[in-house]
Amino acid sequence: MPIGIIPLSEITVKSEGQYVSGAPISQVEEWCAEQKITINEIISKRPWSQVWRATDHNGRASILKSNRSVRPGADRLHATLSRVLGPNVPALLASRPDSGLYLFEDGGTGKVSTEDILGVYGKAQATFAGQTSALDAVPLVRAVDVLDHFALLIADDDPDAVTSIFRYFEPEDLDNLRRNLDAHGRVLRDIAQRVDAFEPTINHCDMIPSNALRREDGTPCIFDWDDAIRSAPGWSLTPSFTGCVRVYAALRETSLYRDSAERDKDRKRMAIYLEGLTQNNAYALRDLLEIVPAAAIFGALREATTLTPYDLSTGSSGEGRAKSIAKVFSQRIPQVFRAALLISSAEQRGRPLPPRALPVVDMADPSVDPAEVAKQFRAAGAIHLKGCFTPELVQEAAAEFAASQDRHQQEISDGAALRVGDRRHMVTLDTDGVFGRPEMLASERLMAIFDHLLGRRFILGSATAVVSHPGGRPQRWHRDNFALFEEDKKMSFPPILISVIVPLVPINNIVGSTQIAIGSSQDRDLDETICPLVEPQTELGDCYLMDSALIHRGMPNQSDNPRPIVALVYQRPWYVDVENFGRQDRIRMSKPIVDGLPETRQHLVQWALPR
Ligand SMILES: O=C(O)CCC(=O)C(=O)O
Repeated sequence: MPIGIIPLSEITVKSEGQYVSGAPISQVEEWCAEQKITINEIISKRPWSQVWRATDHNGRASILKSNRSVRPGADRLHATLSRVLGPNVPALLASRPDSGLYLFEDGGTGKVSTEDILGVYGKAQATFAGQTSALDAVPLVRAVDVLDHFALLIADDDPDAVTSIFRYFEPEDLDNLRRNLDAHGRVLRDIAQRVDAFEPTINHCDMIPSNALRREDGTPCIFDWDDAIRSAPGWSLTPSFTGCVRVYAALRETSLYRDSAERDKDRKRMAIYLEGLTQNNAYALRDLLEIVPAAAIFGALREATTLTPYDLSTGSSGEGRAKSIAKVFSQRIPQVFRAALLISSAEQRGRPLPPRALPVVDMADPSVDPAEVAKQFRAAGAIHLKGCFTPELVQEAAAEFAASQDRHQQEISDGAALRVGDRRHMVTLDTDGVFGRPEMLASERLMAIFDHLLGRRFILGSATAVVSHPGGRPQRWHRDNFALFEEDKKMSFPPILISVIVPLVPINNIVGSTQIAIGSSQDRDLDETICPLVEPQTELGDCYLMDSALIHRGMPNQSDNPRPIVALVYQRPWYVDVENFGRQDRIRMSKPIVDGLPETRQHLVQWALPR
């Protein structure tokens, strides 16, 4: 059948260099004859490519694609994709890469949801992260060059551009872009530099729903990787989130959504994407929070800059096509300024990103400054304090606790110990032994830190232990006191309760640590799907502090022995925990214990004396 005409010329994309022209149509026909490929029907004919349904020499259903421009390394790119991503990309059956001709297997017919595409795509990007030699086949595109190219285009000053989509913009929309670039170009450039400095991976750059199908066995298959580039992850997200502002909002600031259904849908998509990207620790969540919305900005700009080599007005639908692309872009492109400003002002607006790791402080170091420890705790909502207690004290405490096991068991059977998870209970501590000593309840080094965090005259609100028994499942994610100031979306209040967790056995992943979503106490949007997760591993004498607004959960105990952790909760004196102490005492206290504390700290527990 006749297969139409593809016009040819030298092709340059300012931000990406020289491309080679694809095959003239006579070569397409010649190649099909040579390869015994039968063309059945045309699927699409666009200025940048033509695609046909075809049959290969074995009678296999296949897709023939002829690209108008051939980027250097395109042949190696397709081979690498098949090798690394297997069934998630269509197999290349035959190609003439120097002419931009490709015959792919027909990768399926079923529809794939955006969630499924993002899941597979995130995993694909994780697989490519750090794979220097595999990525070599993918063109490196710098965000700063895309920005420069965008600046030339809106000034209508790119001599290599066959068409600029901006020529189809309404004059006032174009004028707005120019004014915004003048005002905020510096901010965009800073963000571009951050994107360019980040560990790169492959970015598809044309992730529209019609570019994925489901194979018969259910596997999603993503095709049309001709536009793929090497850079920080995030460039391809704008179609799935209708623009880069929603990429930012879904990750960092859900209060920007007006529609809660839209918010929930985006959050779900983003969580799936991030889960893929963080597999095998390819990327840290904390870094993605910063880089994905930044890269999405340049993905949005590049949608426009890569159109420059093509004559958008060709063919019968030419002018109309160009106008409808311009209409979509005139919605999406102004978003880059809003997203850039949101990113750059987030810190000033009190929305700091969580730290990358759990802060750790060696309390044996006499130069430790309690004010500095308090600052680190505020940023992360948690901190690991090494050597806060002497190992001897904790050993003694562990022995005393083990000796009370029968009584604790009785309390559990009587329902006088709160069940806090599967085979996990909270028991109230007896303070007439080691648990009532000043060095346990009012360790001056700890109290000096709380002086900076909990205001004057904070108290010890409860003294309990959580025991997780062998074989118990992970706890559900939770904040200990979630209901505080529910209307304050940003949770901008200072700490109200802080738990000091003193493990009575060394903590590792066999006995089960407490998994902590770092920074989740700072912001309601920063939950366990987004924050870096850590599980402190501790020696006897260490403790970790957790803000009650922090999202956390106890991990399974895979050992043969119970894992007790002491939980001493220091809090502001006016707060009463009405959720957790319906069945048991918060603290067991007697006068001699109060008298045994330094005078300046007696108020910690005075409130708890029986009246
Ligand atoms: O068992 C743990 O590691 C944590 C327990 C806990 O978070 C709780 O009971 O609130």
